[in-house]
Amino acid sequence: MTTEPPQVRAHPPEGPADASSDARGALALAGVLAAGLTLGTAHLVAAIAAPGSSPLVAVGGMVVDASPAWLKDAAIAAFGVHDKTALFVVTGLVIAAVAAAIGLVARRRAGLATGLVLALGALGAAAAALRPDASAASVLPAAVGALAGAGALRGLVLRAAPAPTRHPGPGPDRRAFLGLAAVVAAAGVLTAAAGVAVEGLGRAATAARDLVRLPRARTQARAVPAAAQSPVPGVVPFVTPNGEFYRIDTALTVPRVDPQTWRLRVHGLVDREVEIGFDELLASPLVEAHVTLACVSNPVGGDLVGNATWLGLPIREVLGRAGPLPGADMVLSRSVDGFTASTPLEVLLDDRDALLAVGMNGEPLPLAHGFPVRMVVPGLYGFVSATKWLAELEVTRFADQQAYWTVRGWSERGPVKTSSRIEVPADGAALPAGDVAVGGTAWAQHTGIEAVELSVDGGPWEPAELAAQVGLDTWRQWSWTWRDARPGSHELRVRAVDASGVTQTGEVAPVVPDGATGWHTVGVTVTG
Ligand SMILES: Nc1nc2c(c(=O)[nH]1)N[C@H]1C(S)=C(S)[C@@H](COP(=O)(O)O)O[C@H]1N2
Ligand SMILES: [Mo]
Repeated sequence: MTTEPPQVRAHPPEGPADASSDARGALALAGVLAAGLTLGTAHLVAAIAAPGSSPLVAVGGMVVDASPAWLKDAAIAAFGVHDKTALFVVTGLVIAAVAAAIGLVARRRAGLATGLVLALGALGAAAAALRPDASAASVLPAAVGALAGAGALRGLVLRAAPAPTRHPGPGPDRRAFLGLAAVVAAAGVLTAAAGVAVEGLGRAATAARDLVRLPRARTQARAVPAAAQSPVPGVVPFVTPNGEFYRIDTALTVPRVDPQTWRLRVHGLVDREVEIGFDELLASPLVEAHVTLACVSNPVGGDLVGNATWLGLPIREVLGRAGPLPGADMVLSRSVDGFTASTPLEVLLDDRDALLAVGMNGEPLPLAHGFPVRMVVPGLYGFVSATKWLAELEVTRFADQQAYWTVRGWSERGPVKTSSRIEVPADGAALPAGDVAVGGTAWAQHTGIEAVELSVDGGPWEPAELAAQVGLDTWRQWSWTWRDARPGSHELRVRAVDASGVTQTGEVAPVVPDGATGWHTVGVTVTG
């Protein structure tokens, strides 16, 4: 009596008796190689687009977080400082076993096997997305990896063991299988190696940043008084912490610049070309300044704006050494990754704190904010002034050159428009009737804020209390008490008046080409 499943008997045998264990071995290998490609691809995508979200690392992190203390202690006791390595080895072995099993499943249920790979990819993506430092890009590595792995598995399985349920066709093609297996294995190793190499660059840049010791500023900014902060709870901090500072750039992967080899080249319409290195920059008389930075893409009421204490060398110092020639009216700054910004020359030569910044809130610039050197220019939107990972200043003319965003339909100049926003209460909030604390921020950069006014349901404008002004180049916070709010739906509206007496326009303009305008309005429901 035979125990063979009927479907095997119903079809012609696929070869000699040992071929089926051969096929099983090939299928298990197919599973493991596909897993290798998945992890390699994912690691590379993670290194480029989302550091810290490699699925292997994310799953390992979940295992660490989920294991009980006694297991962690036992692992540390057994493996000492190599406990992390042990964790990755064990995780890797478990993944290999699961992958081999999926390969075997694929013999009869190719669709199920593909589904399993994609489901594991989704699990890896979820693990990465749930980490505290996750961003939108965190799901990419596992997703891209799973797609690559599923494709490789399909191809390998087809060559290792054509499905027995299909028409009798060509049997397993050994050479085709081995050929593809070699390609998949090589691709897995190469992507993983490339990922490790890219990570290494990141680590080197982080290490270089850790070594930077910022000097004291020759000219210090005055300390931010407590009175600069709006007393209304929930209003953003007056100084934006680096970790919360908005980030906007075209860089797919953060440029890694070695400060030891960094040089700024000043050239173009100048008397003499000037070059300056990082150490020379640090040894120059540095200035500290509180400056608010705003993005032209910030919608009315949006949060693409931040305020930091910057440390740097005034740009006019290096321009002065180069000696701009008559006729020049623009400086085209260029980053190491080819971004360019067009800044009016006169703005860089006047007495404002336009800086070659090396420090942000007491630290070297974070990598994502332009390490080792960026520009910060009070009064201009970032896209025409705040070049990160700065490499070059070319003195030129607006008539001769256009910057990155200008050729894409944005303005060639970008003074920051006066703006104000209500941060508390939030749009859509439900509030109890009675007095309501209202608070927010306003900015009229390089001019200053003279007044902030509020209006309820289109009623008369009433003056808010202004928090202390720190400088003309920083935002200014405010607070206002909405007396005796009555039940129902209401609209709160804010506008600012700048220090030259000009009231913020209520005319609505989109962000393209040179910045949004209009009065920020929030709708709230007052309950009885
Ligand atoms: N190299 C480089 N610098 C850049 C950009 C960029 O895309 N690449 N974007 C600019 C824009 S549009 C803005 S608003 C600011 C944002 O600076 P942050 O990311 O430090 O907030 O950087 C500017 N500097
Ligand atoms: Mo921007």
